[in-house]
Amino acid sequence: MATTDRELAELTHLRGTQKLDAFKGVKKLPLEEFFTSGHRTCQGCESALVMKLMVKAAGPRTVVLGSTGCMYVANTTYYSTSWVVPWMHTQLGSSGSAALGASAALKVLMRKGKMKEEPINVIAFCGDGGGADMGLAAISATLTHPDYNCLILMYDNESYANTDIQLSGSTPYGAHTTFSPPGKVKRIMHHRWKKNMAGMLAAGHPTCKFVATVCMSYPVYSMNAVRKALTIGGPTFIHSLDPCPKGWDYDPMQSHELGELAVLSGIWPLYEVENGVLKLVGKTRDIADGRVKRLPVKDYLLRQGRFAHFTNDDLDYFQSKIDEMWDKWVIPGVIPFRKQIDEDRPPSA
Ligand SMILES: Cc1ncc(C[n+]2csc(CCOP(=O)(O)OP(=O)(O)O)c2C)c(N)n1
Ligand code: SF4
Ligand SMILES: [Mg+2]
Repeated sequence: MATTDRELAELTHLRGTQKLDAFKGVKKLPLEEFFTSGHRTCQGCESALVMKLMVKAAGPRTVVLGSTGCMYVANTTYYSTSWVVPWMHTQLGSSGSAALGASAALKVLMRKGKMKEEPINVIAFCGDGGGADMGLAAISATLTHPDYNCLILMYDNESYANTDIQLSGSTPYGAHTTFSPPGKVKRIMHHRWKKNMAGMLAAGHPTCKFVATVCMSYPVYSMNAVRKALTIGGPTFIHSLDPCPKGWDYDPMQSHELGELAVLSGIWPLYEVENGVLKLVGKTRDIADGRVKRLPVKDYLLRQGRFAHFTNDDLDYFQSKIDEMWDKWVIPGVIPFRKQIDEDRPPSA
């Protein structure tokens, strides 16, 4: 017998979720920290800030799982850790399965009376290597299970940073990585375009109730995205773009500004897809509505040593791809289909 929507909703909320209202501003943030001092991330590491604010948004009744990468290695030295909440390392490609497994385990323990019944947040984070490349299948599978509450957060520093900045499916076109060093004969060694993770996951998983892109240069919005994802229930996904001083090659004090430039140049659109409804947010919405002028992408690229080898032609090419995202995609910055125009349409069969 087919499951009705009502039965499905009951299943999904079998254990309920915490009702985490949006923070009303920086001054209203709680003082408690659940990711604290003692880690060994680089100065200016935005991914560490993602960890800190992600768990501040989630609160103390949270279990965090994290796949191998900088946010595992630098945050858990032998017998010490910065995590105040329960934390577990999981294999590089398995943030999706870890999220689903932990959520299922909590459900069973509560059903059997081995744990007090209460809504506990489950967050599994992964890097771009672990999420957009190795763990894509597991994330996709998890997003098709509406009856488990868990958030997968992909922190994207655009390389396999922990193993010394190798190129990932999230690395931007032309960037200098240890797998794509520019040379005298070939200047551009990386010709692929960055994967569109959030758009792909939102479009491909209609059962997933919340997908968002964030950047910690906009901390209150980003924390509220985490709170919304955890409150709405079912499996949810957040993709954060994280400036990485070591991999992107810039002075650590510029991290915050680089995040802003990514949004203002249109290379990193901020949006939420909630129950199938898309909302562009913040400066991205201002750009889309014409209230703010999109900055040239070179303002963002030329601040980073990984693009220092770019010529004017390279910059023009990059700009043309960003313009294409905004001018030709069926949903600017989000879904890269193009509408068929009448002249292109073949005569009907
Ligand atoms: C299956 C597997 N392959 C390779 C490694 C080695 N390894 C550890 S961390 C890492 C980089 C992960 O990159 P990413 O997920 O982007 O996280 P980041 O280091 O950038 O934070 C690699 C390749 C591993 N731990 N497991
Ligand atoms: S290499 Fe990048 S992501 Fe890793 S700790 Fe340093 S700044 Fe953070
Ligand atoms: Mg990475």
